[in-house]
Amino acid sequence: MKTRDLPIRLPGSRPARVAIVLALMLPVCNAFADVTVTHPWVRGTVAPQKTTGAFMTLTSTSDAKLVSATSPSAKQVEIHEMVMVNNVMRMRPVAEVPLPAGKDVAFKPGGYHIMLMGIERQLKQGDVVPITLTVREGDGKSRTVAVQAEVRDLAAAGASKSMSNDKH
Ligand SMILES: [Cu+2]
Repeated sequence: MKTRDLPIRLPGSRPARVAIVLALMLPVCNAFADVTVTHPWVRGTVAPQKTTGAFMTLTSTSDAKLVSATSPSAKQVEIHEMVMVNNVMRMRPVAEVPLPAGKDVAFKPGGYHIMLMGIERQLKQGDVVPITLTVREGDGKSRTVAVQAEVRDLAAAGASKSMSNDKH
């Protein structure tokens, strides 16, 4: 997410300089998973509702895991998955979601989602909910990814029956 734009002054002739710069860049490229977040959105709420879901697609350039999320709009944020229990779709927290290199991992109604709990005010169409994702990379290092998720109305496309039955 960050661009590295540090001036590097190196001695030596031009070909040598290029070689050194390449040698410096390679390990850096491997070390940082660049996570792209596509179409982040949050389901709008009705006034008394304290929980809702956030949805998006995550794509990491190298193997990583989504391990947690936070938001100033919710007291507690969990990563959930949907599972069938006795023929009923239920959601449950998961500790992490694998983000295999180059694969689109969808957080969507009926699947993985980011659960926003303890919402203080109604979320209306057009509101923006900031969410900070924590991604753990293959080497164990963590980094955060800032997301601005737009609120979509409850009736908007993507609001599925399975999610509207959810109860916490
Ligand atoms: Cu949930």
